[in-house]
Amino acid sequence: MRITLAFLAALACGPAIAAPPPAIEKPEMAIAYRQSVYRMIRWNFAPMGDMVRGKRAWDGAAFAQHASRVAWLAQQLEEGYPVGSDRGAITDAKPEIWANWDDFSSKLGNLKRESQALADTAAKGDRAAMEAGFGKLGGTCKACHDEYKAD
Ligand code: ASC
Repeated sequence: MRITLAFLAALACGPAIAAPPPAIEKPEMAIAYRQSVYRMIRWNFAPMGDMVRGKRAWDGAAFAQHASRVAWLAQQLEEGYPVGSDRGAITDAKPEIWANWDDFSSKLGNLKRESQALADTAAKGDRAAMEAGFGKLGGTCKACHDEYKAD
């Protein structure tokens, strides 16, 4: 019994077996869902970029709010990629996403980690750290788009 519990505990704490969410009846719903999340991310990402680039007055509180929204949204992306949702509606998501799921999932993990790191940093209000964190976050967007977004 002890061995079984220890084994289960080890399983629970070990690395998750990466697999895309199972297929759903209406893949177009998943496509619409993930595109909505990306639009909301972009809505919040853009003003931070404008502040970093000096195109908008620095507002640390607004930056922190945008950063925390992006962190929250980033957690909700992976569920938007069920098997079979490479088609069903117009999408820039390449089939390579599902063919290389471990890699895609780990790149999404980078987005989750860096967006949360930026939200945590922004809550402390250190502008230089926020600008650096924003750059790292942008890198995680780009890394995925380069390989997995057709545009
Ligand atoms: C944006 C946008 C992206 C990311 C990416 C960051 O504003 O639409 O896809 O930033 O370009 O590298």
